[in-house]
Amino acid sequence: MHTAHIDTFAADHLPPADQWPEFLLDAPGLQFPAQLNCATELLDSAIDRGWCDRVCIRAPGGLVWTYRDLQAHADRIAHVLVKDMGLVSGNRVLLRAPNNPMLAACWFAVIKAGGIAVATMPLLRAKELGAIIDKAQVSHALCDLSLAQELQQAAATHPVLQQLRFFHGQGVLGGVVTVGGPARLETDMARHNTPFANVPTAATDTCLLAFTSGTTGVPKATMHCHRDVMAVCNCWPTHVLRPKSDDVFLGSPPLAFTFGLGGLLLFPMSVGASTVLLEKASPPQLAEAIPAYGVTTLFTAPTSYRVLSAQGPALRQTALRQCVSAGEALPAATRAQWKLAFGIELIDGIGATELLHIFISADEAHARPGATGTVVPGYQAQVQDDQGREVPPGTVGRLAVKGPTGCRYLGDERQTSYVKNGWNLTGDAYLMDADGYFFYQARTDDMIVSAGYNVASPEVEEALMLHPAVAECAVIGVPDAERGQVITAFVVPQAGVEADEALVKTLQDFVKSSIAPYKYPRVIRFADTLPRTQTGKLQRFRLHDLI
Ligand code: 3UK
Repeated sequence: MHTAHIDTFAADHLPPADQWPEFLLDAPGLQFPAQLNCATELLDSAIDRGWCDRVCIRAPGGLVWTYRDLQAHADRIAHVLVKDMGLVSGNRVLLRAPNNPMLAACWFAVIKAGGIAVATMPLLRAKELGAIIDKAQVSHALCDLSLAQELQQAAATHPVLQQLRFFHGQGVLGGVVTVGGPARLETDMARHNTPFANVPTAATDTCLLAFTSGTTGVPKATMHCHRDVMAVCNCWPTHVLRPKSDDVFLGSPPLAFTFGLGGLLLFPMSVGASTVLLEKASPPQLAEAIPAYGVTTLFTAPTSYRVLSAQGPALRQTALRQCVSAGEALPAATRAQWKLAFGIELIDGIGATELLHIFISADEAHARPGATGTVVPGYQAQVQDDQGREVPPGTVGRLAVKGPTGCRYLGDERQTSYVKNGWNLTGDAYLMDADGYFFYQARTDDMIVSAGYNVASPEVEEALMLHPAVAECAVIGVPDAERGQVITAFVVPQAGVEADEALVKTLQDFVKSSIAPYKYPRVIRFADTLPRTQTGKLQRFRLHDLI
């Protein structure tokens, strides 16, 4: 494998070529030169295009960075990485911060220097960080001071991580003196004020490792190259979102989650728009930030839209015009609730860490209830049976995708379960209709088999969610000698609702009246909250422990 990296760790740990998915790179916008650095394309070219004084990033406290400001910070950090921290191209750099301007600057600095960015979820503990350091052989780290402790703990037991610098999220330039505290990035940055000449990486050189959110088991690291980053900017945003240069982006997903990296950094920058980075972005903070920053484009998960819909009427008075939902299936009820409250359809889209970003979606005008959408131009998708044969429209099977991006796990045997015959198998059960719309059914491992019937957990959840007493719910199959599995629902009642036996009966009857009666939950338990990953995904497997 050709690489321009000095440290060839990534190239050496790519899966064998015969285990790769097929890459489709013929469509317009997907042809790239052999030498490509995506930081040059997204940041330095933005300046060349005359966007230097446009606002790139806003953050609380009145912080405003133009494209030139972001470049200035990234260039200084790149110099620190190379000159003070001894980085050579191909080294892995762990990034750890809540979403803030300095995290964005560090991301670009790593890419400019030809490093490989390993962004980590802010909530991870020392043990989980240690596993990432081991897996990716991380030698350098840039970390927000507010999250220093767990990383220092991990570094103490992982000598491969040699070089650490700590920063303040808002990017205080100059004059930071370190006395006894952790080594400050800003102290080093103050010494470098010349432009940084980006490393001329190969288009196929790995530039980021994204760890999967790990609803179960050992986390996997997916490898993405400079070309992949540019490819996702030229697919879903170009064909579905179609942002404008005066758009203002906001959202909840961390930049360590590729949903957030694309939606809150790469996509706005690819059109010269601006992004608002919030360290805390739960629904109340989003609702406050939308009018405060003149947000036009929102990225968050279905649960967030359910809570935000209470603010829908107030949000109609703001500049908000596009709302993207991903990370989890969007129930038809949530789509309807949002439309009623806010007046504009949600843009649903399924993406995956393995494919970097969204590959099936529909814009506001083409949305259909219950459907994720149609395949994004540049990608191909089909529904397959267990033998990998395409099934006719209307049949439930496994979702298979290919396009300009695809799964390459870093040194992991699970490569051959995700990629078969050139197709990426996402682990989702889907149905495609005659018009090419894809309807999510379940994760393939969330299909319940009860008394011989196949039941998809999300279908029962959607039916329950339509009842006004239900705030959130999750449905699992609990092993049972007689029925194989018993459909069991965990319900978080709406505030003020009495969770009693009468409500159990009411909810069961309600489900029986809206979907096939054999799908009703024989057991209903009430809960205060549901277990979720840091990316907002329901962890149904954890509910088994509560039985
Ligand atoms: C599920 C969805 C139905 C699905 C992601 C947008 O979620 C992202 O990546 P992950 O690796 O998880 C992938 C899995 O999540 N999923 C995501 N979106 C939807 N299911 N409808 C949806 N709209 O099971 C998929 O296989 O964490 C999402 C962009 C980038 C991403 N990484």
